Amino acid sequence: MESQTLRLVDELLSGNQDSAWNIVEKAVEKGASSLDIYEGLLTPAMRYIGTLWEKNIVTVADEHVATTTCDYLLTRYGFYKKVTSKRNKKHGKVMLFCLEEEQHFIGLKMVSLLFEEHGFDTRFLGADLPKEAAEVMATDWQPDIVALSVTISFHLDQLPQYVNLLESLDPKPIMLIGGRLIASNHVANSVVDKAKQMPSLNELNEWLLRYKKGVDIHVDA
Ligand code: B12
Repeated sequence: MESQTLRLVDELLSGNQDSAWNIVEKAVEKGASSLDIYEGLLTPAMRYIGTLWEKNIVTVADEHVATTTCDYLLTRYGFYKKVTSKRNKKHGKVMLFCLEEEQHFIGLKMVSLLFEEHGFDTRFLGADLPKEAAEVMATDWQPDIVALSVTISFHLDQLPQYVNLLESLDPKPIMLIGGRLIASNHVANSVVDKAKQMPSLNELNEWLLRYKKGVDIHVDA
């Protein structure tokens, strides 16, 4: 593990927002892209904290402090990108949420920020969104794309219900599914196959570049 990641792990666990931000800022100054920050710095740091928790080296409370600090970094980074780059929200609307009872939203927040950077209008609904609430928002706001995130295996059972619900909307949004489970293995299921499974932000980024050119507008493209 890189030394800057280990330093970040310490700052996240101590809840030192400004020192943690300094590490991100230094990486940006050295030329790190958003993908580098998300996939190369913050994600490995959070995953490493998971390993420390598994080994009983850190507590659940420590994990919560690390999460709120990481959340802060993402908000601050998103703000930094907003003020330092010109964007117009011309590429469409994206609604993002985690399935009911799913608390792990940090990865999806990165997804939301990446969409914003690509010029999309986003609604990030965060963790634990019941199907009925998703339906109300999607019917009312009519997103072009809906991005879902799933981390915990026993939340996967409800995924087909969300996919079917979104599939029945008119107009039907493009559905993207990601998260730890998708990153580690493709979920085989004919219903879920109506959506595009995306194992990483790099893959999402590639897809977005094609989507914006008007090529990859179909899920199976
Ligand atoms: C922080 C954390 C928590 C926090 C969650 C905070 C939050 N609000 O997000 C808290 C403390 C609440 C928590 C609770 C639990 N957790 Co937890 N948690 C973690 C930890 C340490 C880090 C998660 C994280 O932020 N990772 C970093 C993010 C950026 O990675 P990511 O989510 O994979 O996202 C990346 C990609 O997947 C992608 N992505 C994500 N979503 C999407 C969506 C789209 C569309 C796309 C394109 C891409 C994409 O983008 C990211 C880019 O890198 C992990 C360890 C780990 N290995 O991840 C355990 C971990 C995920 N948790 C675990 C467990 C077991 C739990 C609990 C069940 C523990 C318990 N007994 O209470 C509960 C369940 C809560 C619930 N109901 O959801 C296990 C899961 C194991 C399993 N087989 O299911 C892990 C792996 C820990 C472990 N080593 O055992 N957890």
